[in-house]
Amino acid sequence: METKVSYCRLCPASCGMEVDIEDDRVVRARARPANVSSAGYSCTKGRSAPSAHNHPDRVLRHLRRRPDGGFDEISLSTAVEEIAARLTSMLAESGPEAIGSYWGTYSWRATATLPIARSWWNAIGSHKTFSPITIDQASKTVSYARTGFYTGGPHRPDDSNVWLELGGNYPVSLQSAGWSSTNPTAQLREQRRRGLTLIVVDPRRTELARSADIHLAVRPGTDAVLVAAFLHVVFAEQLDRPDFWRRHAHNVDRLRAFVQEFTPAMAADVCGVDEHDIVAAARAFGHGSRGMASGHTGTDMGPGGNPCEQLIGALNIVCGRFAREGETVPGAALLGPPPAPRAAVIPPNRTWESGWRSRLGYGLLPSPHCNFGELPATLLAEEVLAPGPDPVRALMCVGGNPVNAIPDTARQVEALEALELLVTVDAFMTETARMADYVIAPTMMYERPDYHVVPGPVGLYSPPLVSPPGDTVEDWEFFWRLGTAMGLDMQLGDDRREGVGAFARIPAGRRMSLQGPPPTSDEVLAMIADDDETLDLLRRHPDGYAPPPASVTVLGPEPGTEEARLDLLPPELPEEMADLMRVLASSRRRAYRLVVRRAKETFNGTGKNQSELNQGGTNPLHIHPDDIASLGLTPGERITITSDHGRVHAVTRADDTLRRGVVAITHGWGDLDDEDPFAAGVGTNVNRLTSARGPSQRVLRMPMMSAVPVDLTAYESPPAGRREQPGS
Ligand SMILES: Nc1nc2c(c(=O)[nH]1)N[C@H]1C(S)=C(S)[C@@H](COP(=O)(O)OP(=O)(O)OC[C@H]3O[C@@H](n4cnc5c(=O)[nH]c(N)nc54)[C@H](O)[C@@H]3O)O[C@H]1N2
Ligand SMILES: Nc1nc2c(c(=O)[nH]1)N[C@H]1C(S)=C(S)[C@@H](COP(=O)(O)OP(=O)(O)OC[C@H]3O[C@@H](n4cnc5c(=O)[nH]c(N)nc54)[C@H](O)[C@@H]3O)O[C@H]1N2
Ligand code: SF4
Ligand SMILES: [Mo]
Repeated sequence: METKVSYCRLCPASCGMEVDIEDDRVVRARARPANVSSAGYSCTKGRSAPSAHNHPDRVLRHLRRRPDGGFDEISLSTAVEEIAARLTSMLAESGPEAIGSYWGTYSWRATATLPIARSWWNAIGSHKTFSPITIDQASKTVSYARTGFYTGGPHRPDDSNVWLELGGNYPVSLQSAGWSSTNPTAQLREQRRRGLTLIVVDPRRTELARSADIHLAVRPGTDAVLVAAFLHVVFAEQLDRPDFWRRHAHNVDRLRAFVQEFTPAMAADVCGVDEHDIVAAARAFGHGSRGMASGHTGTDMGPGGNPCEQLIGALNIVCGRFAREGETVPGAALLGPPPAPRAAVIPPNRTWESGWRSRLGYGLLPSPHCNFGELPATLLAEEVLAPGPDPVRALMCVGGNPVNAIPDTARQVEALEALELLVTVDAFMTETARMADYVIAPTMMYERPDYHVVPGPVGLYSPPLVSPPGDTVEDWEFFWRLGTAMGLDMQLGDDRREGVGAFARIPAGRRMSLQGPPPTSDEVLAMIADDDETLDLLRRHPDGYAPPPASVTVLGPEPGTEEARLDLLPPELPEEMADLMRVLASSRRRAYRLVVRRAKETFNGTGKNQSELNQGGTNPLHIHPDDIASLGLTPGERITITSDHGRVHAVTRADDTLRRGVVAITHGWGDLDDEDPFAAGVGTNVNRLTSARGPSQRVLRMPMMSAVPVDLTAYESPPAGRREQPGS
């Protein structure tokens, strides 16, 4: 046995790991105390990675669907040849818009996938790009694009005295603005010890809420009203920072007038929390001199995602929670130009209002996946199914499971079935893979080299620890080969690096052609990084390399940009707030609200097939014990959940951290229809309760995925004739 040092690539935290190797297989992984960034932190998912690598169900050979629905194993070259031929003839027949792409969670975690697959996709020239970004927290993107973007940089937790988190649970999700994405418990403890006041808004007393000074357990979906009331108090008590907003924002008076009606008393009524607690939280935030408010999936997936993010942005601006001109801020950088903060505004760009429009009338949102931008994920099915010219005929998926992840499963099934060609690059036979014409078998993390820079910054590099098993190929290499076989003019590098959507992009001036036989993975990483010296430095520091601390001074605006202002009252805000109030009123006809939550053990749909992670093989419906009792049930019993759109079954789990009347369940589980959610490892598909064609957030077309009105009843087994197995 041998032990090698690496880092985990299951989530952006990128924890340092020690990995035991036997017979060219990873067998155990544990946290690496010496890692500069994670310092001994890891989670159960990372420690279980060897069981995913060696999973009996892992796809190790490339597969082609037979007419009878089964799959044949084929070589990579056959797969590439056949897919290239079909795409090429489709391009000739129907043009690029007939081809769509879907970029899932694991298109992000292998360093080379995004740049190389994007070069292939840009060369195809289609606008039909889709990803979960538009069913995640894309209301932030909409809010920036309507308000504008301040480039001086936000306040950071480590130099702030107050922080407001809405609808996120950073200790479990490791995702939050500003907080570095590793060792959440230690970070929270350290910042709290330093005197940071933490305010958490969540209908559940989450791991994060337990560390908070103030916890507001709001009714789901009502956050926009709460934040409007915070602004009301901030203006009324003159806790705003005119030195900031006078210089950088306009429409502040109109915003002040708009929030007039959102009094703490009114918000208390809507949000179901005490008026005094609302005032106390608003004062604590307003009196703090530094620190941001930040929304997450809980706020953004509800019926008021857009107005909520708009108002959170406004609260930060009104309270001046950004670095000012002349301020000194951390400025160390790795593998890229040092940040150049400027006390300046990129004005609203509303990308979707100009330029290309889909055949269904939708414009493009900024995208890291395609130079053009991307369309809302919930439009994917309509782009396939709606009658008329230019339907999507082929879909290329990488590291995602769209049929399960996108709301309205039945519609997604219909769309994927209607495709002439569906290709997915996935390590497992997910619901999407089972519908695919071709499944490409990718390497997993310990079988490939990668580098990554975590905030800090700390640079990490890992060589492959073991050989790729079976016929597996790195995702980037499949796209490289496909592009070459199609004779496409693939260019690495990109021109746009400004503003929203600029992340994960390679700057101009580094363009290079990707023709000819594929190079080695390390050569590809070197091409992407375009900085051999730093990459070598990372290689020599297996526990992570942190550059010497450095600072930069926030500059003034560039000449000619001084007049740009942040718009604090975009015209849609009052309309969207009115939409929200209507949805909240009509939600009352159902007794419960179903909310999103993440589990420590799984990452979206990943991990549910690993017995040591899947907690008995299902995603339970968390429900307050008193609610279980009032339904005449006992914990662990089965239950039926009915929304306006669908009906699913689940197993209950008593959870007294929830507000009464609120139930929570994770997504990514369950099959495509009603067939036996109780079989081990199947679980409940929440997206059979959501509708991609009902009321939705404007621009994004994002339906209610949290605060969904539901009724709960004792388990009603599916109609006779369906498969039904005992045991849960
Ligand atoms: N372990 C693990 N980590 C993950 C993931 C995972 O699946 N597992 N997924 C990753 C991905 S893709 C993402 S996008 C991020 C998401 O990261 P987060 O947004 O932090 O996700 P959650 O941990 O689910 O926290 C959402 C919280 O919102 C609350 N909530 C639900 N509805 C409402 C509401 O209407 N109002 C308010 N105020 N709160 C509400 C829920 O109770 C829950 O505590 O996590 C990432 N990290
Ligand atoms: N109702 C509801 N729906 C939701 C959400 C919700 O909270 N509620 N959350 C939304 C959010 S925030 C997101 S981000 C999406 C997630 O949407 P997706 O990203 O489409 O879903 P995942 O289940 O994360 O898919 C990841 C896929 O990667 C595969 N995989 C694992 N390891 C590897 C690897 O090494 N290489 C490759 N190529 N593939 C690998 C897994 O088998 C899995 O199929 O779901 C969205 N949908
Ligand atoms: S938090 Fe867990 S999944 Fe994320 S990098 Fe660390 S060990 Fe891996
Ligand atoms: Mo996400």
